Amino acid sequence: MSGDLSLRCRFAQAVVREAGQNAAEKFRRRSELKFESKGKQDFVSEADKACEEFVVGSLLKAFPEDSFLGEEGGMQNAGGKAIWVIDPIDGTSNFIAGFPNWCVSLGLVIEGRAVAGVIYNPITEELYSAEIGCGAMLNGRVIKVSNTKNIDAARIGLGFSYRRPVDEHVVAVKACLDAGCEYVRFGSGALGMAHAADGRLDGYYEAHINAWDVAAGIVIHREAGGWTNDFLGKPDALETGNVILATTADLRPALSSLLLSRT
Ligand code: LIP
Repeated sequence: MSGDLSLRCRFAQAVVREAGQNAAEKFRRRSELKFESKGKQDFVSEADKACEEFVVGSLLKAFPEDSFLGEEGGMQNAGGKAIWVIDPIDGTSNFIAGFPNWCVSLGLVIEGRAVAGVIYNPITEELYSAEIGCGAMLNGRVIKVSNTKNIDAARIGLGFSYRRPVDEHVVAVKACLDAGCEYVRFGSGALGMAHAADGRLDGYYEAHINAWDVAAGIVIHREAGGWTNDFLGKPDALETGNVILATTADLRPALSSLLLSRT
């Protein structure tokens, strides 16, 4: 599928860019937006649903043999060799509250491997893209993970959701701080993965995260020279999620022992 893969990547970038710009329009008029709760600190707005419908509809027209797994719509057109994995608005809580830390995230998984990804924040106008074997880009410029060597100089993204126990998150935060590792939590796993890929963060960890949050970020981070755990190696990871740790080769031993040994 290599030629088709590059075609899919180029098409995906155009679709995600347009979807992001449509979502940004709704972001600017968010006071009129309807949204509902899916659980503790977990929301969905009409912007999420409209964005996912646009992305799936556009891709299905171009690639009718492909399947689609979206955060809001679930699996559609099942049985395809290529599965597009979509978080229409990652960072929905930020979107609703008016913070700029949100994005459209679109990954492509073929035979259990993340092979392409696009992450777009239309507010900062940052479009991340990667195709397996072709490197990772931010607005067309090659990106690389950070070269931080020591854990007590590192700063990572730490995500949390109530799908996991609060105590587990508190223990993870304390372990990082005890090791001198600073952390940020800005409520978008996909942006956390993107910033680990462009070197603004030295890694990203979340004890449980969904495939639509990280499918794009995994290939972008790896193509930027980073290491990620085998998120999709868990047989049902696409359906039920998994733990994610994305970092550099230098920090992998320390962060794996601090964080992965707990899950
Ligand atoms: C978000 C994830 C983030 C997690 C948030 C939330 P959403 O996804 O990207 O990693 O910490 O709780 O789940 O719901 O904004 O698409």
